[in-house]
Amino acid sequence: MGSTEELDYPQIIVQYSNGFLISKVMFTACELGVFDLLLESGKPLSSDAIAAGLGASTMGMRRLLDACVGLKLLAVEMTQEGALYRNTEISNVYLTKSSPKSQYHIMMYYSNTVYLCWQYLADAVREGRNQYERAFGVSSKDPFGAMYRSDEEMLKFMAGQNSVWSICGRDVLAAFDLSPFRQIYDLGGGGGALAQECVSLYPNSTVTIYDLPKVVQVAKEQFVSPEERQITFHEGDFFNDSIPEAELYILSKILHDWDDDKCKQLLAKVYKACKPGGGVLLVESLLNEDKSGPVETQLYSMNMLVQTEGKERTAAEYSNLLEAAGFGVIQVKRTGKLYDAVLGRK
Ligand code: ASE
Repeated sequence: MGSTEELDYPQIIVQYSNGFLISKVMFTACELGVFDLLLESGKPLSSDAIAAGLGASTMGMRRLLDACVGLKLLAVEMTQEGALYRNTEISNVYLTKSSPKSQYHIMMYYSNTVYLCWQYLADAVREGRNQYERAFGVSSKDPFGAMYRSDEEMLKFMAGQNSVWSICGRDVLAAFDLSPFRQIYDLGGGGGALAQECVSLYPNSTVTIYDLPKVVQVAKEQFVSPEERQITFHEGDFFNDSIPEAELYILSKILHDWDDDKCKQLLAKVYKACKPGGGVLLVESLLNEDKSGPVETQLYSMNMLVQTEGKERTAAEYSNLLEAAGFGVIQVKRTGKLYDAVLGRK
């Protein structure tokens, strides 16, 4: 602070005002397949060639590409034939559909679903509840009924969640030595990317993905092949149906969907089912104890407000929930990535 220029129009206000424009430029370039085309082409392309290749207007595409250059998602070089565009290294790795670390699906979920809910953020803050009724005209009583309101929405959500584990799955599973646990249940394991990371990191483990029948069906059809022998499925609703006995239960981004009462109810059920000496691994994005950050987690917590019945919590809040259910020796590991790990033992 200090210079009059900054006080007139501080950079922080400019940046934050433009934040959603930046998101939409990146999401749109992903959605239209700009990064995929440039990867496949293997050489820099003109904006006319990209527009033609993607069936877009030359004028609109030129502007989108230039904005991507400004955002450092593309590089441009001037030649005699005009401007030629190519991917940056980061775009190749994270923004193309085919990359093992692709974030394409979570971006499509943000751009086409999360974005629409955030239109009603003020209503969510006023009312203290999710905004499915306003955004999509579906009842907000059952958040996963609303999130899975169509097979297409469910698939987009599962693919989106899977892409997160390609980046931080390993870190959250390596935060503790889980090799003593052979028989693992991933409650709400969805598309199975975390289960796949788990059996790859712990070759002696078997992971059962416990999820709603329609989720399991899609996971089997689209994400986990029957050849992956260490991964099995269990169809059920973990609030209403029984939870089988196991040595370790993974609850990855589950508790953040629910209020404290529901979390306690679920953890009590998990504690009952858990073998003595077994445990529960919570995978969540942890808030600082004074809730002063990290800002990504604070923003996720706003998203839980517009999309679910839950919130992001501090390590102490998760420890309290675990202790209330009976778990002891609670250990917390911050990974430095988006998601952290909390282990409780029975
Ligand atoms: C949930 C996770 C997510 C429920 C709804 C969600 C995500 C987006 N919408 O369990 C992924 C995490 N990202 C954010 C913004 O929270």
